Amino acid sequence: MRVDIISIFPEYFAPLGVSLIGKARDRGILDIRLHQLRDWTHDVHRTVDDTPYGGGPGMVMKPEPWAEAIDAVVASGAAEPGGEAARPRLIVPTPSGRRFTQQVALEYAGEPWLLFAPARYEGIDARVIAEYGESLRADEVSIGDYVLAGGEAAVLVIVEAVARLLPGVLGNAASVTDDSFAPGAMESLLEGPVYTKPPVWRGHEVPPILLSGHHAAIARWRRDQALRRTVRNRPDLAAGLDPGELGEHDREVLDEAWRAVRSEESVESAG
Ligand code: JQB
Repeated sequence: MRVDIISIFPEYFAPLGVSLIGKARDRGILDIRLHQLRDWTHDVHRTVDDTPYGGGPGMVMKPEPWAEAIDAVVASGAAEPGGEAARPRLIVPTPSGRRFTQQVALEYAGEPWLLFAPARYEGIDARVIAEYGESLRADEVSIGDYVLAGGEAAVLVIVEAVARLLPGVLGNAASVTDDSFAPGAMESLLEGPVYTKPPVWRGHEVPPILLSGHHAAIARWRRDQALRRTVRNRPDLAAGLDPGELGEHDREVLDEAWRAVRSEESVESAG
């Protein structure tokens, strides 16, 4: 997969040389190319921002440098072997975008070429999305309900989530399909706790069932933990579980977990 990133802070993406993604690049699975947006300005100050029409706080990124940069990156694709008609998928992080989920990560992982346009200030002049929306299947995405100072951190998140889905990036394919949020994985339960050696650490024991060698009992215990953790940490997910996909034991564990949550809530409200 080819990934281009246009930014006023290309240094921000140094972590993409490390660990999983660094190795994927070394192996030729990922081809990441960074571009300085200011290289497509023409004034001495290399200006990329201006005041917002209609007034209001902050500054807005000018459309012209973005369009020149995007056009140059798209044109560079024609020089690649077999890339005459290739066009990247354009991804623009913004707090007002559609939510980036595991489903969207899988969708992006199926694309041969992604182009990221992380902004700063109050975002990019909306006409840039209007210009490329159709031709580059532009996507405005948000990584979550909090406000960042710019789109760079969102790009790091998205690239990591997508890269680990590419064939050959993770050592074993099971770690991808077993993910909590992999579509169809355990009906979207959170993962339970994990343990490794030593068996007792600072007085904390590894749950003995995990040392028992009783595989069916271990699987059952893990599922119980996953159900309890989902109710506690993600009641929204737990409430959406399909009862038809749950066994009788599952339903008992869930009921018990909900009772525990409700009794804690009543203690909290009583002070
Ligand atoms: C500028 C960004 C995010 C990109 C994602 C997420 O755009 C803004 N609007 C209001 C206040 C602050 C900004 C700052 N800003 C470009 C930009 C924020 C992405 C962003 C994001 N993806 N939160 N914030 N989940």
